[in-house]
Amino acid sequence: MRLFFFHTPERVPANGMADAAVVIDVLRATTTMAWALQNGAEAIQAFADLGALDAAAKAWPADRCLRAGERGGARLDGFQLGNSPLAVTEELVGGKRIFMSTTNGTRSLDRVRSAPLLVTAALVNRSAVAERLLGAKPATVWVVGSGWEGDYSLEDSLAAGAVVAALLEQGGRGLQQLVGNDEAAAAHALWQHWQHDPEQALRLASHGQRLERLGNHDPDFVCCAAVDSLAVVPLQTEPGVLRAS
Ligand code: 3SL
Repeated sequence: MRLFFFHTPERVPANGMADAAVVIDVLRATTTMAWALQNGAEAIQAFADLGALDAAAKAWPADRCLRAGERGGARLDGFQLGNSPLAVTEELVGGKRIFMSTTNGTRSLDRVRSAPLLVTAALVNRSAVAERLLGAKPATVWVVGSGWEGDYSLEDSLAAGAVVAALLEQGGRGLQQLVGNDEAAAAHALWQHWQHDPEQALRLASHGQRLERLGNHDPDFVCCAAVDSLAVVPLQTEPGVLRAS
């Protein structure tokens, strides 16, 4: 297995596709997706475009449909949910399909939706994702950070490094054999630096500071930094649709 990390969807090669893709948006889309599926959501249908989301949601039975999303960290008008992993409780999301659009995370998903195996990862499920990859044995893996509107984000690199570390621990192979580009090696070094206090990195990150400016997000930081707190792996089962696996 050769793992390549791209900081943002814009950095993903224009041609070709890996055997497997892993999309990361630690703050907060892929953490929220993992928690929503853990708490019994039927599926998450992700959209980069709000018009397409609206049309799909209207075609779904209203009693089994939730709209979730944000722009700039703030909940979208008319949506029942924003993008907090704390809000996707069992009572609210159980049996429901969540039609979701976020500033960056759902754009990353869209970019690699043609991958034969597509999963999402966050710190909360990085070991489970590594286990899934090792079981599937893809020759190439593209890990895609979501960044912020085309820019690098610290927290997504941290989580990419956490996935690399879990692959090394579970797979018994060396770093040099696993990493396919410098970004992947650098992400691993970042994880080694912050692995004992990932919450500190999330709060230091520019998007962490943006969330702090929007209001008290302390519970979100604690939740998003809780490494390996979940065993669920969101898996694309049809284009744009993620289910628990
Ligand atoms: O950018 C995204 O996709 C979101 O995860 C951002 S936020 O944390 O919900 O503000």
